[in-house]
Amino acid sequence: MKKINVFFHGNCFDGAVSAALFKVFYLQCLDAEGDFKFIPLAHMQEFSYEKEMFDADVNAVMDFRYPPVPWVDWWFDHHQTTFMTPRDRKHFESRSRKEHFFWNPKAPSNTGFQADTLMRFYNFKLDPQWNTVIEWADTIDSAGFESPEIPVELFDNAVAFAVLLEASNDPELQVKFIEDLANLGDFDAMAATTWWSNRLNTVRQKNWDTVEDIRRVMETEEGVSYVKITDRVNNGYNKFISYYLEPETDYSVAFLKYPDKLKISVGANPFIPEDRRGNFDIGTLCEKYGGGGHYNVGGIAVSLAEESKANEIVQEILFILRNFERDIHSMRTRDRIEELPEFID
Ligand SMILES: [Mn+2]
Repeated sequence: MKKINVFFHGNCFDGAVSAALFKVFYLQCLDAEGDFKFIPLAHMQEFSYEKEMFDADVNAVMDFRYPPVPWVDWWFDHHQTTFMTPRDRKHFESRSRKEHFFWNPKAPSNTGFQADTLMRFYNFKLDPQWNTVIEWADTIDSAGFESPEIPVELFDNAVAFAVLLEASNDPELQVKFIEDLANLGDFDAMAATTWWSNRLNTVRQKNWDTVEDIRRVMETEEGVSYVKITDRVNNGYNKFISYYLEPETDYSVAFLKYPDKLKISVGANPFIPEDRRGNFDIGTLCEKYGGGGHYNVGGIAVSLAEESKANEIVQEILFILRNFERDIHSMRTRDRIEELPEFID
């Protein structure tokens, strides 16, 4: 029996769903007797594609950085930043199609891209129920939710699974998710089992606790919300809660403590049409303070020892964003004008 090792982006819904989809494909099209092992990978500075880890008969990598090595047999990814060096990119481009290496940085999810590719080139037939699975992967991995209720209220099982996978540090849970999804192809059927329903209930309860924590500390002024939780360590942060609590804000700023760093996160409200909010390049703003990001979302990490410096950065960012908002939207009717800070020349 052939040993097939499937490496996937760990703590990631899209990564885990891609792994399940690969198993379904492999059993159907290549080898109905394959012996599968699923191994989560994490993006860390020291990670490299050393041979020892990739010792099965077939080694597949999904939703993870490009492997410039001959001992990986299948690869799918959609991350823009997948190539560690320009040399890796050249290496990828010099491969032949027979090598099963596929990349599409425009795809909203790796799952959807992988499904399309396998159907197009390998005669893979996908059960119709998987269409729902793929739609969820596209929505979740690109954060393309229609409203903040969806990622905050966690009514849909797919979204609750995504939060559970992101927060879990148990590799067994990720593997069980992949095996169950490969068997059932249906999040609701999985969620109906006791094993999963207990865990999804816990995720939902914890999430409502977080909503209350954030409601208590959030300060909104000039269309910019601010959440500061630095008196204790946070385990992840649901950035949609700010927009859920204050749907009319244009920007959100969060200042949080993590086990290894302080983090300032800045985002533009994705539920407000862009022509209604002013255009502001958040990535460039964050770069000025040693961070980075994209046009609509960015972040700055500061070491735990430099809390007062981080505080100054947060105050500057809030000042800049709130001034920007005031200037751009001076005509907009406001129901919540707070006193502006006074400055002495
Ligand atoms: Mn992905």
